[in-house]
Amino acid sequence: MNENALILVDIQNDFLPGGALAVPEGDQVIPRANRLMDDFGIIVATQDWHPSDHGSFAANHPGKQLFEVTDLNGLPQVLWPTHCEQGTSGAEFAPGLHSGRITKVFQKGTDPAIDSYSGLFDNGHRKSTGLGEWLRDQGVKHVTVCGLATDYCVKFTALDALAEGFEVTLDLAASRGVNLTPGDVDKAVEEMRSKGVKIREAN
Ligand code: VGL
Ligand code: ZN
Repeated sequence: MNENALILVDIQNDFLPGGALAVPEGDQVIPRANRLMDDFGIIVATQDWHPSDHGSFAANHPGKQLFEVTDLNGLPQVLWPTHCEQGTSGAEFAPGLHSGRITKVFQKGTDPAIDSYSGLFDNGHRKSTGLGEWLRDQGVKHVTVCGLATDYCVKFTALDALAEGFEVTLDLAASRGVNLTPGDVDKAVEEMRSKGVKIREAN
């Protein structure tokens, strides 16, 4: 049983409809995520947790446009609306999520100089969040990944987990994406599939 873990990616208020960086239908992952929790003894959640001066916020780059891609200390960076600021209600887990059942939370995106889409590493793979090591210490071999957003944090979490040697399943019914460019979610799913992530289709 403990060879399997569930990773809930960024199911936070700011990514729900009405939030600062709303993911279309983001709220629809909640009932499915709650049901998935019944199947796992280890439930990990990632939490996007930015300081107000974070380099991924368009507001911290005067003269630049929202959703423009810029360079942030040598890495390409989409400039997002201000979201998931540490300690704000937008950064809290969705109220409908059964967050009392989460075994451990890993926060990411805390360094203003670099973003962290993956729950395991920052975007430059410079620092680990400890998530991969922690799972390995628990004896976990297989992870099921779901949450928000399929084309950003879910994708990079799944791919990093795969690269760290875990078997990875993406649960599509419990995931939704941003689709900044139409087709982004489909492309992300295909990329994950081609690299070895098992895709559990919506059912
Ligand atoms: C996310 C953009 C910026 C995500 C987080 O959770 O997918 N996307 N920060
Ligand atoms: Zn973020």
